[in-house]
Amino acid sequence: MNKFLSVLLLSALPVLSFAADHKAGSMPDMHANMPGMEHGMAGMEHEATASASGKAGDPAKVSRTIVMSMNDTMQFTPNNIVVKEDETIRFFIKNTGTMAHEMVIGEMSELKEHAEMMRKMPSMKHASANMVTINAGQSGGIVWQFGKAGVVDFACLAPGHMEAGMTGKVTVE
Ligand SMILES: [Cu+2]
Repeated sequence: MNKFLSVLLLSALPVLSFAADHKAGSMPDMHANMPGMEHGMAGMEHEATASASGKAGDPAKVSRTIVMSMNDTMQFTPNNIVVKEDETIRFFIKNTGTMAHEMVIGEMSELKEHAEMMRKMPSMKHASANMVTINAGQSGGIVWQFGKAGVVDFACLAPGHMEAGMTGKVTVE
């Protein structure tokens, strides 16, 4: 019994030290450190289709820049934004966290579907006009033209983030 136990402990040791290293060193910015995250699988990129929530904006028609921040507590600040019908907004977002975050604009049903896809294929690269992925400490932007009056949602679709509450809403009035 004793012999069995010591063998077990020995074999567990490298695993434990790896776990400790991992925690100390490479936990932050998991997106950037994961091979495949930046480039993804060829052919898996998907385009957002124009929806009721608006469309890619023309930078020449931007009427306002809204400065936002996102962080590891899974929050966007502000997370409640009011715009006018057909208004073109430039979102300028700073990621003050230690891991990559995203802002993806869309209707809640689309965002949930998309989040589900991201969970199933975490190495998938996605890029389109309605979203931006921002690494730790970096800034990025989206130029978006909203459509008719209503509510448009946005969320971070890094796996688990939306589920943890990383969402916000834009009221178009
Ligand atoms: Cu996030």
